[in-house]
Amino acid sequence: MVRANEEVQALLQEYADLIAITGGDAFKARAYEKAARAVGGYHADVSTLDAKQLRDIPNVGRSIAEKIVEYLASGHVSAVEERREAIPAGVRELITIPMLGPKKAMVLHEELGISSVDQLLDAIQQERLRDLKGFGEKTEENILHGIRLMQKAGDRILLDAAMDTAEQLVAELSRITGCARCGYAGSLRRMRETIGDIDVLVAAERSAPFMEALGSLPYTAEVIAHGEKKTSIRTTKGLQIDVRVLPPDSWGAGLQYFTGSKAHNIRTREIAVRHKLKLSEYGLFHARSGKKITSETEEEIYARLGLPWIPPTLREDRGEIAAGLRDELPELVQESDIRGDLHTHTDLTDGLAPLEEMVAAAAERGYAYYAVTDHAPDLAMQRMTKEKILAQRERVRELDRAHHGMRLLHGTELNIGPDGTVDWPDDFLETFDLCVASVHSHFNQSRQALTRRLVRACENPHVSVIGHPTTRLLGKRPGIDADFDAVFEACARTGAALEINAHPNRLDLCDDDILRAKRYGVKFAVNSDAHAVTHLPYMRYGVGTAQRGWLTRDDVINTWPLARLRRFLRKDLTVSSGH
Ligand code: DGT
Ligand code: CA
Ligand code: CA
Ligand code: ZN
Repeated sequence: MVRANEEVQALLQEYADLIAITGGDAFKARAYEKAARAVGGYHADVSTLDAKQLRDIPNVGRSIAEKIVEYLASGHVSAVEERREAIPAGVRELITIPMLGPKKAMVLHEELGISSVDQLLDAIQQERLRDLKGFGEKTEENILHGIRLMQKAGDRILLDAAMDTAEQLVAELSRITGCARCGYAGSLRRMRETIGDIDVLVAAERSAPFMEALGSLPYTAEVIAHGEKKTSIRTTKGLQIDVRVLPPDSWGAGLQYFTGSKAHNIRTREIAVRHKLKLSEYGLFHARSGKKITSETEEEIYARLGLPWIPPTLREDRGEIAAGLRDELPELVQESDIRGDLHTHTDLTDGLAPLEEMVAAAAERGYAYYAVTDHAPDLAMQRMTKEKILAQRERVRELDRAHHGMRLLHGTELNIGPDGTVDWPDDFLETFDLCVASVHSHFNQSRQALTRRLVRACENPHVSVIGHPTTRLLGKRPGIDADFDAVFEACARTGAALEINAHPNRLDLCDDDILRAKRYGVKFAVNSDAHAVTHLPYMRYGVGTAQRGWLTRDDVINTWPLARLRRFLRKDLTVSSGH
């Protein structure tokens, strides 16, 4: 995502929250919220647009455009500052609690004088919230849950935000004279779902030019530690980056060491010790003589330990060393294996871009096929009708004829109702090329009901993909409490694929669940769930997550040729086992 768009999105969203808290016009708050989303998903960099061009962004009118211009010119917006000043800092802290919301935060402040998370926890314990209008035991439970989620997430950030920053920094450091190699390591290279801090490595004879450059980057807020080998900075967004400069001939050893995980490194060091060797970030050495054996590449280091090169996404001490020693590492699915996206939206429902733009962007990615799956009518907000979706289908068929080389599939994302049934009657569902079905409501049913619900959806002959199966939102909402072993078993039995939703807020299923589901013989679909053109590239995070779940190309249905995929989508069970 373009940095300026992201900043403006955050600013407009904050303004919407501020309006809501200060009891302002709800309609106006909603308008700013919509504009925030539209800017975030807009294809062009807003910092290159003038006021008139800004008004071409959906939901951006004159006064919003003016605020954006003011922000881009001066770095602040006076209207936002005024609202900020009207609200105590403590209340702003309260708003950040997932599931609390601006209105309730303001009530807590006005009625009970609460202005910090700690005070809120005390008040809940003393049961003081229950007397407030609109609050009850259930609200307390939700708030506590939100606080726990926030504390658990700690200061970890989402994968895409870390990746954008790391790639930009790597590009900048690579331009400095004397840079032999540069890349990121740590949890980011392993594609963990959230990132604690970013670790960047540079191979160069002299470290000073790199360490000095870090202090003057436009997004450096603070230099936390400055040394010859390592400098740590904090960015304006509060992200920590550790940059280490290594001698060029120990690049491989440094990369192996700082990629981690710590648990994986402990295993590799144990193997070294067994071979009477010593492994460190400087290389692999003979233990007794201290003589260096190798250090230049990861491949050589692993080879000298009797291992094949282990892909970073597997380095979590989940059996990769044992599998490597037996030469049985999986051949992991790659982003280049992905032939199409099977879950995407347009502005017919809550997407931001028209069908034509989404399709053109998909074709540009070189996909062989692409499914459009807008929301079905039970998500009442979206006002879907049979007429609308059929009109869309007409347009999809026309575009399909025009786009040589990429086949378009017309699908829908169904809502799995509280009882496990889905929108639209069977004879209409049959007319879609593809039905994804997802849970979008009633997250708090009993474990038994939620399990039954998902199993029933799998058993529906028209449902071939279960979308974002746990419905979690990272740092915001926990996944639903279902017996997923029963769901995985049902998927394998009925031929329904499980989605690996690639949106960095979701990454659902997660790596552990993928590993478990795979043991049942389930197939997977890695999908972007794109609501804007700029979301299509999220695919890489889905593929990273699939790799962390040890998936091969054959496990992922959207790497398959279209004919095989179509048989799977018809739930023709003969395809799941082979061809
Ligand atoms: P994060 O930042 O919490 O998302 O996770 P990592 O894995 O990036 O952890 P970080 O930044 O603390 O360290 C980067 C890598 O450096 C880590 O994956 C392995 C290596 N490393 C750091 N400290 C140690 C250590 O004390 N022992 C070993 N064996 N490796 C370490
Ligand atoms: Ca790290
Ligand atoms: Ca670190
Ligand atoms: Zn969706």
